[in-house]
Order: sequence, then C-alpha cells, then structure tokens
Amino acid sequence: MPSPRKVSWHAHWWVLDLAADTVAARGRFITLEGGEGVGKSTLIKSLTQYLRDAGTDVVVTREPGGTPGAEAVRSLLLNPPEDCNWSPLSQTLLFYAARAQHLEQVILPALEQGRWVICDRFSDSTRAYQIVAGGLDIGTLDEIDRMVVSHHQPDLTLILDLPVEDAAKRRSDRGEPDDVFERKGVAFHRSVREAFLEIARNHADRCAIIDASGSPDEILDESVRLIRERLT
Ligand code: Z5A
Repeated sequence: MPSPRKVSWHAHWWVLDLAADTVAARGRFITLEGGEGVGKSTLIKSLTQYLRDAGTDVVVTREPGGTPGAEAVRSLLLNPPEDCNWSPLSQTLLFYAARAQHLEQVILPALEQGRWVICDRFSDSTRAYQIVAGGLDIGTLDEIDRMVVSHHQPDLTLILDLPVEDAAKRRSDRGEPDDVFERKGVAFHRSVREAFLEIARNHADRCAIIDASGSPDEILDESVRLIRERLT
C-alpha cells in the first residue's frame, strides 16, 4: 500500500489543517465511480490510509451495501436467485431502497459528526448502469433520486477511467467469480464507460476523471491533489 510520504509535504499538511478546521463542521462526502475492475477498491484502501495518517476520521463504505439490510439487497442484485431477471426499473428501485437506508443510517450521521465518508459507488453508478447501459428513462431516475438523495449529493466524485479491455484483464487476473453485471459483454461495459465520462462532463463541478492506467501511487497522488483543489 502506498505511503503518505510519497505525497508532497504541502498536500500532507493541507489535509492535517483541513481535518482540524472541520472537526466541528459537517464532514466531506467523497464517492468513487467507474467501471468494474478499474481500481476503486485499491484506491480506497490507500486514500483512507493516507487520510487517517493525516488525522482525518474516515468512514469507508460501499454501494450497494453499507448496512445489513443493504448488504442483503446487494446479494439479491448481484447474485439473484435462479430465473430472477430484474428489469432496469426493478434494479433501480432496489438500489435506491438500499441507498435510502445507507444514507439514513450510515452516511448522513457520519457527516453530521464531522467524519469524512468515502463510498465505493453511489447514484452515478445507477445512472451509468441502469439508465445509459440498461435503458431506463432518465426522468424516472431523476424523480427517484430527488426523493431519496435530494441535496445530499457527494462533495466530490472521483471517476476512474480505464479502457474496458484493460479493466477486464485486471479483473480476470484477480481470479474471482463474475457477478451478474460483470458477465455482460464488452458493448455493455463500453456504454458504462461512456456514461461515466458523460456524467463527468455534465457535473464538472462535482466530478473529476482520473486516468486509471497509472500506477496505484500515481492514482493516489492525483486523488490527493484533487481533494486539495476541490474541497477547499
Ligand atoms: N451497480 C449498479 O448497477 N447500479 C448501482 O447503482 C450500483 C452498482 C451502486 C457492484 O460491484 C456492481 O453493482 C457493479 C455495478 C453495479 N457492477 N459490476 N460489475 P462492485 O462495485 O462491488 O464491483 P466492481 O465495480 O466490479 O469493483 P471491483 O471488481 O472490486 O473493481 P475495483 O474495485 O474497481 O478494482 P480493484 O479491486 O481495486 O482492482 C481490480 C484489480 O486490478 C485488482 O487485482 C488490483 O490489484 C488491480 N489493480 C488496481 N489498481 C491497479 C493499478 N493502478 N494498476 C494495475 N493493477 C491495478
């Protein structure tokens, strides 16, 4: 795991200062997005270590998941029972049911206590997977999102971008069984990648794209630079 020493002293002290400044204030909500296998989990580990070493109180969580109920929904969605073919609408409702509980029980209480929350995937994944690649209409998603997430949008979304073939290779090298989304073809995954790039263009104030073809250390450095630039 990369050490915080690899990031410049300026960045390091800035994080310390920011942590001190925000002890009594609302925490920061950072989401990581991108296609499967692009390196989100790897970055979350190193970024969390970096922030904790710098004195920041960080909660790490994921979607779908983050509470016992939402984790149960996760397994229904990613490894559905035989002959259960969720439509994009039914998937979306399940993702948002899990998200509502995750927000209520984990994310919002942590932010109110001044803690930082780093979440592996959030609403942008629904937009990419169920809307653009899955075909659900955008008006339905916007309505559900307004009802569940409302103004509790992330402060910063880091979108890791990698060609689909490279991500597939990283995934297969890892040797784990594929879930229902990972089993979909290259065309689906290309649409997902394009969808994330479009989300970044449409929400440039909140989102930043990171070239995920670099080394884990380079990706960590870029993330710290973006946090410094965007969250001050
Ligand atoms: N989904 C949805 O459809 N709608 C929604 O609203 C939500 C989710 C919230 C959840 O999967 C699935 O649910 C997801 C979308 C759908 N679909 N899929 N598939 P997930 O998030 O749990 O799983 P994932 O996205 O597939 O994550 P992953 O497979 O764990 O990948 P990752 O976290 O992005 O990558 P990683 O595990 O950090 O890295 C993969 C491998 O590459 C690993 O061996 C690393 O050691 C290696 N790696 C990582 N970084 C590097 C670098 N920089 N260089 C070289 N090698 C690297």
